[in-house]
Order: sequence, then structure tokens, then C-alpha cells
Amino acid sequence: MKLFSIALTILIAGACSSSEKNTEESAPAATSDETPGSGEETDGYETQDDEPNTELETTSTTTSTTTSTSTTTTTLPETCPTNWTAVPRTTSGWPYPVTTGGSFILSDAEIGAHSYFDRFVLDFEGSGDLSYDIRWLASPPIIPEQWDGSAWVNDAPVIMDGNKFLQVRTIARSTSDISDPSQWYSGPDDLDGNAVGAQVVNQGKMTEDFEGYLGWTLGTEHFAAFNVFTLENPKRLVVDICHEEDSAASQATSAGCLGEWGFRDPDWIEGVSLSGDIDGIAGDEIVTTFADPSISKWWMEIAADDGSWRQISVVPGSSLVFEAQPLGFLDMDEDGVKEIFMQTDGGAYSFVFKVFVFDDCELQPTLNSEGGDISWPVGASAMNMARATCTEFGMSVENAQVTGDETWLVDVNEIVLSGIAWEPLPVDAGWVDPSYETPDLDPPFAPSLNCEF
Ligand SMILES: [Ca+2]
Ligand SMILES: [Ca+2]
Repeated sequence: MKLFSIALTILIAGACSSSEKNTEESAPAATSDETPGSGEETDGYETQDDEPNTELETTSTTTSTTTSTSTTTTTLPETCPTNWTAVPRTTSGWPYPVTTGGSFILSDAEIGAHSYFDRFVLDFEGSGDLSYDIRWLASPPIIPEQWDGSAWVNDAPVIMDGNKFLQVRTIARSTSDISDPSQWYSGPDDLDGNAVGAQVVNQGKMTEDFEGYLGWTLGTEHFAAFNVFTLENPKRLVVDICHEEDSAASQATSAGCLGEWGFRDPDWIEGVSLSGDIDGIAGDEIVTTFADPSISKWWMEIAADDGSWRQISVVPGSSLVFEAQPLGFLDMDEDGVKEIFMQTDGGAYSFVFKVFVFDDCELQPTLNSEGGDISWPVGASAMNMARATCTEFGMSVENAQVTGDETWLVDVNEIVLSGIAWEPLPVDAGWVDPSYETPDLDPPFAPSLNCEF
């Protein structure tokens, strides 16, 4: 049984490699480094970006049958190098080309199976620096508009064999925007990973060829660390995907946020941290504020509690005079993602808060109905006071001031969050404006933020 399994593995390895176009580059006489009986290929020992050529050619030697002429013995790593990670790999300036970016037309695509990783290779005609953006997606990419044979279909998700999806985008073309049909790409646009013995990559599919951007998506069993490099003559983009699951990536990419955005300076002074499951996916998110004396402002960081991703941005309207800090999380629009209430500024008897929407891995400040900046004061002075109360529909914001004839004029605004903007409740559609006046000299309410976080 074991022998059979070994034989099968070798068979699969041979079969998969023979499907690789790159095998043409190596002389068939090249001896295989394959260790008989190991059932594994010996290519994995050179996965460093600095020697990719050798690696690929070594890979291709597995096409030849196992021979006994192997003279070199290399210790193979059993697992992927630790410098392989699941974070996005993006060339500088993306989505724009790198400075010396060339013009590339796809010439081939292939999937290969290897000892501890699967390899995806795109071949190109053209020269210069290839620009790319490679990242995990938690769900298949959406094709904005596609021809289904009889009509244009909007927002159609790509149907793919896989649980997770590695998106490989390049600045290159296949057929679109190429006037000479003889230059059009004629290779495969749909690759079967299982057929070539790949263990983690089930399928590779061209999912974009539009306005100079060429995209492929790999449907995989699970999230995994990967390694990216390019080769010359011809230009190739190589993505090696580790067979082993990357559990840190699971949490991050469930939220679609793998990686780091923004630099956290070690000189910043840590403020207040608050954690909770903001997005309703996987583990908790932690929101932390940091004082930055160099610009006299506060930064806010939102990060996965397993450290797999973080995003840092300036707290708008903040100054070092008053401490910015997260106050609580509450899903105001009931879309399953909690909004972040953040104290951004204040004074001796009052503070100002803003509400942020967590979207696209960022904390976006909510806006007023005109698209402008909005924040709310809470507190009191001799002549006016303000409070905000979370209600079943959104927030009720009350501002009271003493008028000339010593009555309190209480302006009440009931607002509801729609997307990232606060809209007034439609008073003219049956709602009664709750604003009122009171001759009572006592303050009409206690200034506070009344929300149950
Ligand atoms: Ca979460
Ligand atoms: Ca929400």
C-alpha cells in the first residue's frame, strides 16, 4: 500500500510537471534531483528571490523520469520558509506602474505542484518591471460587468473551485486593448490545479483583462503564506503558495484586511485601548489611540487581536490639549458592523465625539447629510448645554441654550446613519420635530452621552 502511494505520488508529480510550459526550457537530459522513494521534488531548497532562475529550472527537471544518476543530495525543507507570509505583495506605486514599468502581454499561464507548495506562473512578452498586486480575498472577486454570451451581466461573482481566493493582478494585457489579433493571448484562461496534483490550489482563472489590468484568481483550499518573484527571458511572475494553512491569515482575511496600513512610531505615547468584535467576523478588534508630540495630534489604530492586520490614521480634529480615546462600539445602522465612538477633542467641562464607520479595513469618519465633517459636543457652559442619546433608530442630539428672556430653547435633532452619512429623520413625513422651549430656569437635561455600548 505504501509502495503504491509512493508510486502514485511520483506519477502525480511527473504528470503535473509535464504540464508546465517552463519544462521546455530545460534540456531533457538534465538529471532529476528527485530522491527515489521520497515522492517529493527537490526544488524547494532554493526559494529565495535572488536565485529564482535556478529554482525554476530545477523544478522543470522533474519532467524527466527518476534516474539513478543523481549525484547531489540536498536537505529539503519540510515546511515553507518563515519569510513567506500571507500579507499582500504590491509593487510600489500600485495601482500605477512602477517607474520603469514596461508593457506586457500574457503568453502563458500554469499551475505546478511541488513538495510543500504549489506554483502559479504567468509568462509575458515584453520587458521592464512588471507591476503587480497579490492578495488574499475572503470571497471570489466580482467582475463588474461581463458578457455571459447573450447579455452584459453586472456584478457577477466569479464561480470558482475553492474556499479562499488569491488574487493576482498585474499591469499587463491579454487581448483587450490590443489592436493586432495576432498578438492576442491564446493560452489557457482556466487551469485545473487538481489535475496537476496541486494540493492547495484547486483552480486558476483569468478574472480581469480590462484597461491595462490583467487579473487571475486562484481558488484554494485555505489561506496560506506565499512567496512572489519575477524571472527574466521571458518575463515571468511566479507565486508559490504554501500547502500549509496560515491561521493568522484566516482571521485577517475573513475581514478582508491582511497586512499593515500606516506606520506606528515607537515614540508615540499609547493612550486608551478598547477591544470588541467590531466587524462580527472571527476575533476581536482593538482600537487604540496614540499621542504624537511631533505633530500635536492623536493617531488611532484598529488592529486584529491576533496581530494579523492593523490600520492607523490620524484622529481628525484632535490636539494634544485633550485626550482622544475610543468610547465604545455600537452598530448604529444594524448592518452587522459596529461603529466606533471616539472622543476627539474637548475642554474643561465638555468633550467632542465623532463616530467612525469601519469599512474596507479603515476607520472612516461619518459625515453630515451634505457630506461635511460632523462631530458632537457633550457638556455644559453657563448659557448652553448639549447631550447625545443613542436611540432605536440612531441618535437624538440635543442642544439647549438660554434665550434672551431667560427660557431654555432646546433644539433636538434626530438623526439616522445611512452609509457613512447622518441623515435627519424625515420630520415632514409624519415625524414631529421634538424641539421645545421651557421657561423653567433649571437646566432641561444633564449633559451626557447616553449610549449603551
Ligand atoms: Ca472581528
Ligand atoms: Ca454599522
